[in-house]
Amino acid sequence: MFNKEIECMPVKKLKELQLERLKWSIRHAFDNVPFYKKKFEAAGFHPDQFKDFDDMQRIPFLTKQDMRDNYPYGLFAVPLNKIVRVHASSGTTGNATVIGHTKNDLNVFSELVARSLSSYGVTGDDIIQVAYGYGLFTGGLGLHYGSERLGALTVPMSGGNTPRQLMFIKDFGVTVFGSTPSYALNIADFIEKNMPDFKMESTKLRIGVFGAEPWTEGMRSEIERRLKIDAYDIYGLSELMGPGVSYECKNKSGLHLGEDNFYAEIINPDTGELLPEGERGEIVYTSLTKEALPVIRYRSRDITRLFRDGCSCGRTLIKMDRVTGRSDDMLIIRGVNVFPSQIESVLMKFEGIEPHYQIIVDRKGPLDDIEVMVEVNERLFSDEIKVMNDLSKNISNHFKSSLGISAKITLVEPQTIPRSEGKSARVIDKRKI
Ligand code: DLL
Repeated sequence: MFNKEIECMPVKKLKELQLERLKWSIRHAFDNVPFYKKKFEAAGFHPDQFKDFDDMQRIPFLTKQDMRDNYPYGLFAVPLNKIVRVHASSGTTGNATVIGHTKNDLNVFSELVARSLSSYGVTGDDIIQVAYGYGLFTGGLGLHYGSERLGALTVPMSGGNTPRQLMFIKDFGVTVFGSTPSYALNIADFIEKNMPDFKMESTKLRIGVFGAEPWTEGMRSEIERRLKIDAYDIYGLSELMGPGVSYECKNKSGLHLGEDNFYAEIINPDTGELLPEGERGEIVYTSLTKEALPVIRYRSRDITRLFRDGCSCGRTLIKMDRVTGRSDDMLIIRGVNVFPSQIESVLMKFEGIEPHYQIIVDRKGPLDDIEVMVEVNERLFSDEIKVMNDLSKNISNHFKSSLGISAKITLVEPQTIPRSEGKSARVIDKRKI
């Protein structure tokens, strides 16, 4: 364990630490960011009133829009000469979100990534190939500094150029690989199609560090089987720092949250009402140690659940379920709510189906129409047309019975769905175009 004292701290002590840090963080935001001062005052809240966790509810939420509106440096709480790095989210709609880090913020960031890696069983003796994108995206540099912090040999590959990725995995004796889960599958496909003589068994690869997008247990088994590795989930968001906000342990039964640095609440995404521990909803974060850009009650839009189950790994840190989707990714199909990950779970139950799919939503007259295009493997594709027809009917029936939606299932040839080297785009919602 990278930081046993914190990761296994008795819950009571951890809560005391959180409360003390919450008070500091709320005060820090109020005193140093005019935006927060104004927002708190408009809600009739003053940091002096903050005594206990219950008082959190008096504090207004921070939204992605607030962050965009303050582009680029409006929410920084320290002078620019104390900021040593910025990251930014893509900003496909409107301004990008810019996040600054002080030296100390980066220390916390790399420690959390080092903790994540060591919880998967990675040590300073490992060789880690980082195939997350380097740049304003936090994946590459985030994993990179965490890996170096652990003392591991770090190979800063960035995404793409699959043959080169494979060459280095083999030649450098890489033992740990980090990328989006969809890129990992891409690599598996590439090997099968173009390098039939490349045997994963002949490499030293043993662990995969996957995150930055939702993925399912089905996808995990697929990656583990095809790449012959142990695949772990890592979660995070740029607004808080990047990867390492939460991480799985050997039990793979939820992700431990870096509670000494983040305080999390679950709310009903529609009403904003606080939900009791254990219920699913949108996760809202407050940073406890961030100097450059304190986030107070940030609405992440990620849907999950928080629980403490006395994990046998010894960590007392609260756990969150793997994030199955964002509230803004949720599709409403003829009044039924579905997440792309639920669609993936159904698909992955079927033999011969590949985890490459795209969901196309359209409106035909007054009704929503959903089509799921999914790849089948070579063997199935060359089978009789009847076998394919029966399979798509069968999948369609499963959608109806388990998700309550009628979807058109189109089985397509291997390699037809566009691949990504970073986060994959699963949904095309033509209703929004
Ligand atoms: O994706 C940080 C990251 C990089 C995490 C590498 C893990 C590995 P953003 O680009 O700001 O940051 O996107 C954050 O991605 O709010 C989630 O919706 C989604 N996300 C990240 N990790 C996971 C995961 C990085 N393990 C947004 N499972 C988050 C599901 C994830 N969704």
